[in-house]
Amino acid sequence: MIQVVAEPAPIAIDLARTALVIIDMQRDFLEPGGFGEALGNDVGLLKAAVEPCRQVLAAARKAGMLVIHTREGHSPDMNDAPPVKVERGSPSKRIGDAGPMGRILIQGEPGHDIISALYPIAGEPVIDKPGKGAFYATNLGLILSNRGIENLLVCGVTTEVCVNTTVREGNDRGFRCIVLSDCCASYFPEFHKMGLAMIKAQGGIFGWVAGSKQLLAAMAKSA
Ligand code: C5J
Repeated sequence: MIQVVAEPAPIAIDLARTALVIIDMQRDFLEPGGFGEALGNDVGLLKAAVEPCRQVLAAARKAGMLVIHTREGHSPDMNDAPPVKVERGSPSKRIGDAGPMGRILIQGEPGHDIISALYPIAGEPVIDKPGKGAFYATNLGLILSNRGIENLLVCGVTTEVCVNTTVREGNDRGFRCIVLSDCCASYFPEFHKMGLAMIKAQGGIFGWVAGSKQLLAAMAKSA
């Protein structure tokens, strides 16, 4: 067991029953020319999460933890893309359109891939998800229950969209979700702040929030 300094309260977790879940650290969200930029966002704002995520990923691999990566996107025929998602708003490019990193948010295209700094290694499940939540229309729940996982350490982008949705889904399914604040980021700094505040409010209504340094210190102590 390790004891992590977190809000609203410290939390004890068994690393053998804990998975690191890295949400959607894809080129489409973090690099110019992808989905995030097509929606009018400054993708540079997400960079801050990369190095803390890399450090946590390295520590999780060293500790032999289950590491799961997710990618938001759709099959090339877009049968799994709800028309309301594709048609929404007035982005410069829509899901499925051709861009400098291939078709926007389409599986198999360069933009859909995970950024090189956090690239999955053999044995780490990669969950392709059509929605914002990582449990929706995926086998994430099955993988976690087959591995006896009780706790999720959650990183990724964006804090208020796919991270928040996944944490809410995970919380409802009985997982203790600990969101690593500096390992998440948003195109809207105020949404990042409020996204974390919502999780830890009311005694931790959806989960816990900790900094990566707090987690790494707790892991180092137990090593
Ligand atoms: C968004 C995500 N923001 N991964 N997706 O559309 O948060």
